[in-house]
Amino acid sequence: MTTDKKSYYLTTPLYYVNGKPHIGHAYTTVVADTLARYHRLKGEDVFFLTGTDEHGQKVEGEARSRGVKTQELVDEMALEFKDVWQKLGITFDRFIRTTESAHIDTVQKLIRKIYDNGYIYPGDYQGWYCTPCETYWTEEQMDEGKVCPDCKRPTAMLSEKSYFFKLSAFAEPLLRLIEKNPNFVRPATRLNEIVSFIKMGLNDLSISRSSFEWGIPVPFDEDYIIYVWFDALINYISGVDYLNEGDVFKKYWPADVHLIGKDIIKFHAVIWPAMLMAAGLEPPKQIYAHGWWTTAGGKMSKSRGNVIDPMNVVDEYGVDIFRYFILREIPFGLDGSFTKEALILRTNADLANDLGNLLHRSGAMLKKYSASRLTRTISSHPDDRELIKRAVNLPGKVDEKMADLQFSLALKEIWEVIGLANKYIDTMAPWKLFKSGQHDRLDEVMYNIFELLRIVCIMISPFIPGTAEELWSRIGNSDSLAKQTFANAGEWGKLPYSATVSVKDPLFPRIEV
Ligand code: ME8
Repeated sequence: MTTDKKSYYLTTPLYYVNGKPHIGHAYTTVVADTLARYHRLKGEDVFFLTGTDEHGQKVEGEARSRGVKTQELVDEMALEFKDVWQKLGITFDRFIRTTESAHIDTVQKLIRKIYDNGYIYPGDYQGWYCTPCETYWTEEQMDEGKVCPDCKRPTAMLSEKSYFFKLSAFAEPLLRLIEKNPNFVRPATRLNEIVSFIKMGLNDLSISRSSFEWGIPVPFDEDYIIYVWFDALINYISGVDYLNEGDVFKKYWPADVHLIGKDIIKFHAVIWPAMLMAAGLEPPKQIYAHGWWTTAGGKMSKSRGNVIDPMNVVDEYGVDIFRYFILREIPFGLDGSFTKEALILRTNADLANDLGNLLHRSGAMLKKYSASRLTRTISSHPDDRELIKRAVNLPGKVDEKMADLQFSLALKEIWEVIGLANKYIDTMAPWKLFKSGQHDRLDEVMYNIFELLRIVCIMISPFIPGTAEELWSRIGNSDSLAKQTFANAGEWGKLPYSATVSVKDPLFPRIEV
């Protein structure tokens, strides 16, 4: 379980179970999976946490409108999320549900600690409440229509007795934290947004509810349940066993990164670190907020009926086409538009043409020239230097981009090397070498192409793992892809003597429009 290896702990948000997983949920989770696989490739001890946010009025209301027990709804939806993640190849280490007893105990433990430290006090709360977002808003935060600044739906005036978290006490400590660690919030635009938000002054936060029942009881006053966000955020420590504060917690906390969408940045970059500080715990190392996917009709919403179901995309095109598209299309952190047209263009250009063709044409040539068998030769030909150098340097280039989670740029680096290999074939013209009987040179050229593909294959494995497995099995490796490490991926000359390449159907057939 615990080892001496460097640990890497990453999380996704816990998704609400009042609806099916959609493309946005799939995005954060695929991104997290890619990052988890990447760090495993680097030999790190990775802990990847995801799960479901199952308390709160929204979930209770959804169960009521479906006419089912709330527990039944959350059980069914948690299974549905797990099912979709399995189809998308998500390799989480733990799937946490906020209705689990260990999580409930952890939430009560943390809240009691914050209370004992003097940062929770009773008071009266009056304010404009948005039920779908489970958030109170001040008059200043709304315009005259009194609609929720986030979801634009009407808010209602509510008044209740409540317990408050002294968020206001943490403005200075948060600013100091950010000053010490300027990468605490990424990308930089989000950091600036958070800094101005904190500088405007922080209000104390109502953290208890009494108007409904589906939640975790406040441990020191059972008439109240805990505000769903206060409950859900704590998953990040209950998922690594803060309850027992043993080896697992010591190994993985603080988290290396919380991956989230930009919609929930304040909860993660302001409230959550303040809660941890109030309990005397370390804040996470980084919050990385990605952009927003829209679709042809603009913002995706149930009411517009334009929500994209990731399973439909996967059923139609396959999981790696989906993964590649969402990881490659948009620089991580920016917004993007999900359209079938863009997905098809991207697939045909990068996957069918560049990568698929490279494998297919070189496989066909090898079949013709040497019965699909490679001869291992380490070339010192001047015409090969650039190609070999670029292939050998590829892992380092990818690593530079992945250090700041730039998935799209990392893929771009890989595809530049693929492009180089395609050009290399055009320039070297193996068919001419064959015709003129230059067999030694032909062997060298063919080996270079497949050895480059071996490195490419390892580097694409975190992004499109199924394709990498298939490619690996075709290019004649003797050991498994799972045994490859980042450290020796770029060592030139690893494809064995007399590797036999198998030529099969194209990896990615062109999608006809
Ligand atoms: O907010 N584009 O859950 P949630 C990109 N339970 N990402 C999107 C997206 C879109 N159109 N729509 C959703 C909650 N997401 C809380 C979180 S965490 C302690 C509690 C992704 O089901 C993105 O990661 O509304 C966003 O932050 C998350 O889904 C919100 O999921």
